[in-house]
Amino acid sequence: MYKQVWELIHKSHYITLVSHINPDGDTLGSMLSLYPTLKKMGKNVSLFNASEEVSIKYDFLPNFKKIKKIFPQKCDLLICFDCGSFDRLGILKKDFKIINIDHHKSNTLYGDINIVDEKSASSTLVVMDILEQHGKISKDEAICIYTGLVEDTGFFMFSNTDAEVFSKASKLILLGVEPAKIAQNLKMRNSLAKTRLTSIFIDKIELLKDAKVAVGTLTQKDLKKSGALKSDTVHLVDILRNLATVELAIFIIELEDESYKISLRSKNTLDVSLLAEAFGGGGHKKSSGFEHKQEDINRVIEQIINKVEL
Ligand SMILES: [Mn+2]
Repeated sequence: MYKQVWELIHKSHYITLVSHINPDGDTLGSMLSLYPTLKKMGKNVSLFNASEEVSIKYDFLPNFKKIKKIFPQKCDLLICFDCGSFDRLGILKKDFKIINIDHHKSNTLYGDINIVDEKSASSTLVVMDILEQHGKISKDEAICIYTGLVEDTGFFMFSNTDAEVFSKASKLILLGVEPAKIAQNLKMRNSLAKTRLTSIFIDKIELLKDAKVAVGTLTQKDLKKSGALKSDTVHLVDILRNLATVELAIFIIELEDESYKISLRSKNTLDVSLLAEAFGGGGHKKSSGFEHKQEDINRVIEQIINKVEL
């Protein structure tokens, strides 16, 4: 499979690397970790993300500033990272080949080549395997790979943290990654607005079903009041899951078009990817999400809770 990836890359001239909408460290780290090698091969490489906002917390990643919101004129190969379905890329299907690199179980295999390894802790580790086939990994590339790895393992706290994860992390550190520096970049650069938003959010948390379910909502009004950005909200669902009694965390954020984005997290055995799929979304066993147009969000919460046995 990896051989096919390199063959298609060799044949292509205008390559666009794409991360999913509302990007996290794994999708960005994946695309940025492949960029230097393709440039060195003499390819025309563009970095694309369709989102209104790409969080500046990732600005320490090498080549971050080269990410553009405008899709390049010429593209004969699209390489997508960490993205379960084509519509989450925010682009129209044109006459280009697609390599789909991911680790989501729910991936719809929309590529001409699909490298989807659901056993991989992060998409960046899949890219690492692909890069290792090609040659030595540079420090810049290692930083991007490590960033995806720490985000998707919750800094080595989630159940996908295994010996393989530490062995890969160790390799990356030997290539020059400084874990403390990356932790500081990701975790210790919060704005006051984000901190204030957290406070507004905590005030509104509700516990249901013998405190096994935690529900937290954020409105556009909350965002405006705090001055925080949408990308300042991704940690909030963890606050819900981290409550001692909680097995299922439901985080709801009102979007600008009055629809809602719902993020689900579980702690032990509950598979929230199935739950999200029932509402047209997807994700991992313990982390998933979907969007919903329905105005009455309480009804949606009720529907979610009715689907689970706790
Ligand atoms: Mn991922």
